[in-house]
Amino acid sequence: MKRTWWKEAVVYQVYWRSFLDTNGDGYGDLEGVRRKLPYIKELGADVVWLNPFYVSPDKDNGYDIADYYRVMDKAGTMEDFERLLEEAHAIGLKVILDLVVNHTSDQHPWFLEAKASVNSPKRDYYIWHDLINNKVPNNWRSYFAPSCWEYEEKSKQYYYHSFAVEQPDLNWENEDLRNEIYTMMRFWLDKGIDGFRMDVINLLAKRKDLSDVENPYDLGYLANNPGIHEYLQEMNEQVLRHYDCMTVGEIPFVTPAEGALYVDEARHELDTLFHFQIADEMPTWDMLRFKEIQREWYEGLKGRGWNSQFLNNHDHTRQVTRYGNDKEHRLASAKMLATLTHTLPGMPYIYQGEEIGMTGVVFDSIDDYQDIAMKNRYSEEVAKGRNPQEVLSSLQPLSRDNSRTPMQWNDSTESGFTDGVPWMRVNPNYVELNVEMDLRRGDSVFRYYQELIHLRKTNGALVYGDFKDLLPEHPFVHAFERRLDEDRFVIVLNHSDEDVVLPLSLDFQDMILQNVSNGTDTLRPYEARIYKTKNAS
Ligand code: TEU
Ligand code: CA
Repeated sequence: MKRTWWKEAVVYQVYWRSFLDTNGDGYGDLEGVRRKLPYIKELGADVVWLNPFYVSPDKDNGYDIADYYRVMDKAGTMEDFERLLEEAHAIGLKVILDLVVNHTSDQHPWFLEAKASVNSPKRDYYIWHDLINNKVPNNWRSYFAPSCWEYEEKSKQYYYHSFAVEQPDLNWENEDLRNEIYTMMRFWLDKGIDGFRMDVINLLAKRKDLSDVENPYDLGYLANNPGIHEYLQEMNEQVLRHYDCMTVGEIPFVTPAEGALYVDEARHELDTLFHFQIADEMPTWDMLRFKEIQREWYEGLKGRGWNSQFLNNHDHTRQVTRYGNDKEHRLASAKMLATLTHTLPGMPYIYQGEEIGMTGVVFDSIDDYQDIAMKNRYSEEVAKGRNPQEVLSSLQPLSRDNSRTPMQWNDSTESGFTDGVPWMRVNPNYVELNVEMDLRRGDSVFRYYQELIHLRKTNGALVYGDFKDLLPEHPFVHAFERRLDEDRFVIVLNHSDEDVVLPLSLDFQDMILQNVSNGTDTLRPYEARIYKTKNAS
C-alpha cells in the first residue's frame, strides 16, 4: 500500500480538561497543552488529537457543541488555540481535532430555532417524528438515555438523539445542513489543522425502518445505516481531498468487512478507523478472542485500508487496569500492552497518562463521578428499585471517569495538575505514580515508550510489514511476526500473571527490546520481547 506520513505516525490523545490547568479554574486548558508540547514531542509522538474544545454547555464534556466556531471559556481563547497550533507545527507535531457532527447541543442556535417553530428552515436540520399510535415511535434506546426519542411539547413531536437528551441528532439528509458542516470543516482546515478524529461518524445515516428491535440494549441499529457511505464520499469530495490531512473515524458496531468500506483507499471516504470489537466484547482480557479480532481485521483491511490500535481512551477504562495488572505488575504490564499496540498493524494511539502507566479509579460515592453515561444509567437503575450500592459497584469498572482523572505530573498538591480545585478528583495514587517519578526510575514506562516509538520509526517492517499470528491457540502467550523485504520481527508477549516457558525457538542474540530483565527461556509475568532477524527465504 502507498506510504503516507500518517501511516507512520504515533498519535497522542490529549483530553485537555484533565491535562494541565494554567489559570487555576480547575480545568485543564489549551495553554496547558501548549506548555506541554515539548513533553509530547520528547515521548516521540507525531500527532496530537485534542478532544472537543468548542463552546458547549458541557453536559457531555464538550461533545455537545453549541458553537462550532468558537473556543469554550474553560479551554481558553481562539488565540490560545492558534498559538498552540503554531508552536506544535514549529516543533514538528501535527494537530487533529475532534469533529462532532452526528449531533449538536440542544443549546445550539440551530436547535433553538428548530424548536421555536416548525416552519423554521432549521427545523429540518434535526430529526422529528409524530407519535405513533399515540406513543413514542419505538423501543430504541440511546447511548445515554432509556429512549432515543424526546418529546417536544410545543410541536407535539419527538426529536431523535443517539446520545443524551441534550444532544439532538442532526439530519444529514438535509443538504443545507451538510454544506454548513463542510464550511465549518474548511474553516478549521484553513487554520492549518492536520485532520480530524470523527466522532461516531458511522451514525450519521439513520435507520428508516422504525419497527421495534428485539434487544434495544444492543445499539447496533443506531449505526451503519444505508446512506452513510454517500455522505462520507461527499464529505471527502467537498472537503477532505483538498487538504493534506488525516482522518480517523470513530466507528462502533462494525465487522472488518463493514469497516473496510469506510477506509478502503479506492472508495475515498476515511483514512483510518477505530473499531470497538475489543472495547465492546472484552470487558476483561480474553486472549483467544483478541487474537482472532486482530487476525480478522488484518485480513479484512489487507491491501485496502488502514487500521488503528488502541486499548483505552477518554471513554474506556485505562488499559493497565482493564487489561493488565495495575498492582504488582503495573510497570511490566503497562509496557507489555504498549509493545502490543505499537507493533500490531495500524496506527498506535497513546491516551494521556498511559505513557506512565496511569490506572483507573474507584470513588466511593456516585457524587465523585461526572460521567453522564454513568450517572444517567445509575439513576435509571436505582429508579427501578435496585440497590444503589450494587448499581454503583457494577458501573465502576467501566465508568468513563476511569480515564478522565487529571494527569499526574508530580507529587505536589493535586498532582501538579492545578493550583485550584480540580473539576474531577485526582486519583489518590498520584503520590507515588506521576510523571516526575516515572522519569526518575531506571525502569521508567515513559522511557520504554520512547524506545518503542523509536524502533517503529526506524523500522518500516513494524509499520508496513505483513502480519502473522504465530501462536493462534496459546491461551497466555501472544506471538506474531511482522515482515518486510528481508526484515523479520517477532514479538512475544506473556499476557498473564504466571511464568510461561517460551513456546517458540528464538535466538536470544536477536532480542532487541525487552520490558523486564530476564535472560532465561521462561517468560516472566507480562514479559514482552521483540526479536529482529533476517528472513530465511
Ligand atoms: O463516543 C461514542 C461512544 O460512546 C462509542 O463509540 C463507544 O466508545 C463505543 O461504542 C464502544 O463502546 C463518542 C465520544 O468519544 C464520547 O466521549 C461522547 O460522549 C460520544 O461520542 C457522544 O458524542
Ligand atoms: Ca484552566
